[in-house]
Amino acid sequence: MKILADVMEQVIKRNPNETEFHQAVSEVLESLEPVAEKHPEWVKAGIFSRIVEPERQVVFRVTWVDDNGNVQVNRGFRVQFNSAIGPYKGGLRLHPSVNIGIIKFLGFEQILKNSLTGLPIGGGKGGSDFDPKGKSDGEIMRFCQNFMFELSRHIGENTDVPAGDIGVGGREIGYLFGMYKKIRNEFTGVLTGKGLDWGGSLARTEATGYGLCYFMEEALNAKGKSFKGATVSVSGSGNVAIYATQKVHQLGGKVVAMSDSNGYIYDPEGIKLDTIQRLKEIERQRISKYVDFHPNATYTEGCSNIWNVKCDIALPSATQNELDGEAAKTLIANGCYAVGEGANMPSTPEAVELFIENKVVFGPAKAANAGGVATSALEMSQNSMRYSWSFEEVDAKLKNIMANIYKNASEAAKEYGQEDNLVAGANIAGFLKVASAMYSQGIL
Ligand code: NDP
Ligand code: 2IT
Repeated sequence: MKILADVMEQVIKRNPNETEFHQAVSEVLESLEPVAEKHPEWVKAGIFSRIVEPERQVVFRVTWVDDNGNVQVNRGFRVQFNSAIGPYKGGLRLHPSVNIGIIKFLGFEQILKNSLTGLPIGGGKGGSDFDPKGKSDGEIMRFCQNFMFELSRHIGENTDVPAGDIGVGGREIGYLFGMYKKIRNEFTGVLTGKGLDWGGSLARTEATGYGLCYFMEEALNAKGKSFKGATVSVSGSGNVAIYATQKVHQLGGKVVAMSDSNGYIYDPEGIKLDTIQRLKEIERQRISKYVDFHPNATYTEGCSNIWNVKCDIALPSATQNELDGEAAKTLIANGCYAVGEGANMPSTPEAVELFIENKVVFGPAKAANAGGVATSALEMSQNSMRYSWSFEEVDAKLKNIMANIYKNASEAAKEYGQEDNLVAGANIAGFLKVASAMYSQGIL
């Protein structure tokens, strides 16, 4: 980095110990060096220094009472990162690992991802270090209600529209929405991922996983390949992983491995998704239970071991930095020719470098998993119109959006002398629109 080295230095100085945030910014700034060279007016207007600083960060206490009558205290976050092209938009994560650095990395990625969708949404992210595992429905409800009690002051359908992420699905969105409606006495599209009877969009549940496969199918087709007949590993077994698996099967591929944070299952005959859906979506069980119903399958402790399974295509869809340099080497040595990131920043920088060097078709998260937030934006449109589109209509729009993201990212890569590098292409294509909007709106 030359022109943007100062910006990176400032980020590290101003946000000490926020390693995931540094990692996300560093990758983006590296890609943007040629953009800075071409646009000295953006450098002069401080666009690069401004885009790495959140417009607003809210950190708050969340107090709730557990089933034993004990008072519990958690920390809540909402980072409103950039509103140049639309209201802040991004998920809420409930996981014990959540801290401000993780929320900032996710919020920063979200700016460029949301821009890539072509829809009018800015970037934001939030969550809490609350651990939903093992909690009763009542505990989840009381946490969500107390979380929303504070969050409701900061969000709104034209200001900031949260959604799900790790640990936040339909159940949590319901409790959050109910409390927002009660506090504000208004029924608006303030959250996405809502239930279908109260403003949710058809296909939002499936959108991230389906979108990931639509994006990868475009990227594979450009290299004369496809999911048809391919053996696929999908890490995670949550919202993204489940619907990615469903779409891989529809496209003629075979998912042979899935995981949760404890370990992975391998089913050489192809994962039976209805078993996974029952265990994960309904019973909230561990994935190890799968082998009780499918004795030909095996379970191995340790989630990162999933990358030792031989596959043609890998879709990491659990969490950040779940696939490191060693795992990348193993995948490549086993003949893996494509990797699509369903999770946010699942590959470490070493892994990304190896994939690009070895000409693996690599779909970076902010492009490949943008189908979820794109469909959230479609939910916002439907809420504004007070109208709903059919599943087929939303799915067709999603497919079209993912094809456009692929096209824009690959064209930007080519234009900036980095043909086939979708990391650079996605960063550049996403940034150009936000930078131009920030420039037009003056020094703020
Ligand atoms: P879910 O909570 O539905 O599922 C998360 C899955 O990942 C679970 O299988 C979970 O296992 C596993 N996991 C979570 N944390 C870890 C960890 N630290 N180590 C290993 N495994 C872990 O979340 P989603 O499917 O919604 O999200 C998955 C990823 O996709 C995240 O990176 C998220 O940011 C990203 N994403 C989500 C979108 C969405 O629309 N939901 C949109 C775009 C990106 P366990 O149950 O054992 O914790
Ligand atoms: O990372 C993401 O893009 C999401 N968790 C979805 C965000 C959204 O607003 O739908």
